[in-house]
Order: sequence, then structure tokens, then C-alpha cells
Amino acid sequence: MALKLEPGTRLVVATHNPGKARELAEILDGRFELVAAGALGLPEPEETEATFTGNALLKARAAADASGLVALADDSGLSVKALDGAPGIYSARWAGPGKDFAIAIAEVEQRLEERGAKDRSAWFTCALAVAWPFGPAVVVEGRVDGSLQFPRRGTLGFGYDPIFVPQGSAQTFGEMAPKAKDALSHRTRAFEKLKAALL
Ligand code: ITT
Repeated sequence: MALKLEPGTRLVVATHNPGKARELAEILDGRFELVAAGALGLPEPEETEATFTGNALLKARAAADASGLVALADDSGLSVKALDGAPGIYSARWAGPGKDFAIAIAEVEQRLEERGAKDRSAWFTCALAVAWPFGPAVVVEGRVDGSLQFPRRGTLGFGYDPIFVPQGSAQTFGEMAPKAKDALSHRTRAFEKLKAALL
């Protein structure tokens, strides 16, 4: 039988990142009854996989099995071409234990300077995984290409948004209203694939 995610399903959103949780709620647009991982006291599993899809599956599996609910997890990050794809799956870790993205952004800028790199091409990736408790799981990936710009611009969004300009735009994600970012984002593109697979 094909896997289906019925409208109104109670879904635990397996993220401890409030920026992601907000965007996922916007993108899911009332299709499901969302429960936050934090509200259930679910622990944050260690991200031991080497890929976005691997870590998304790991987080969805852990949340589904611990809660008994269908779980949705997001593993995402920024990849910089001139840094050979870094920070990639380490995007959150570059912000340090205080999750300070001023530190992560400064690190990206400094590494580009150290390399004397002129190419500012970068992309965001989002892997979304859905797992059923002790059951099957599905994972998909979305990507948006763009370029980096310094200094940072805009106070909206989260994470690396103030330095990322998506292709075809003059604004950083940090300058865009939520709906404008959602129209272009890696997260929305991943969700479009999830819809095709499960809805
Ligand atoms: P969870 O694992 O609890 O979901 P996290 O923040 O640790 O939260 P990740 O390991 O997937 O999640 O790290 C992804 C990081 O990549 C995230 O902390 C952001 O800094 C960055 N990132 C992902 N999507 C982004 C977006 O849309 N805009 C800006 N930065 C983004």
C-alpha cells in the first residue's frame, strides 16, 4: 500500500530551531495538527550522519519512536562553493554552543577572505523526513541557489538569511517578508516533493 499522510494527522515537528518551526508551520498551512518536539520534551538527538537526508531521517525516526506520533524533521544548511560546500551539514555547529549566527557568518566571511575567493556562489539545502513510529520513513531534498553578500542585510528570517541572496532577487532572505522567502526557499521546494510523494 502506498504511504499517505492524511490531512489533519497529528504530526510532531521534530525541530528545536524556532525559525524552522515557524517556517514549517507556514508552509504546511494548516494541513496537519502540529505538535512541537519541545512541548513533548523530546531530546535533541546527536546528528551523527554525513548527509542532510541521513540526519533528517535520524531526527524523524527518533521523534516518531519516542512520541508514538508521525514525525516530520528538517535537516538543512548553507553550502558555499568556494569553501568546497562548507559549512553544509555543520551549518548549525558553526554558530557554537550559544547558537550565535553572527559568529557563523563571520566564520564564513573570514574563510572566504583567507582563501582569497572571489566566487560568492552558495546554496541552501533542506532535507525533510517523515517517519511513522517503528514504521516506514520517507525523505526528500530541496535546494535554492544564490550568492553571499557581506555585510549582512536584514533582520528577518534566521540563521544565515542576512547574507544569502537567492538567484533572481536583489534582497537577502533576511530582508524578505516570510511569504516572499517561502516562495523561493529550499524548505518549500522540499515540501513540494513531499507533497508529490505523500499527499
Ligand atoms: P534542529 O536539528 O533541532 O532542527 P538545528 O538548527 O540544529 O535544529 P540543523 O542541524 O538542520 O538544525 O542546522 C541547520 C542550520 O542551517 C540552521 O541552524 C541554520 O543556521 C541554517 N539554515 C537552515 N535553513 C536555513 C534558512 O532557511 N535560513 C537560514 N539559515 C538556515
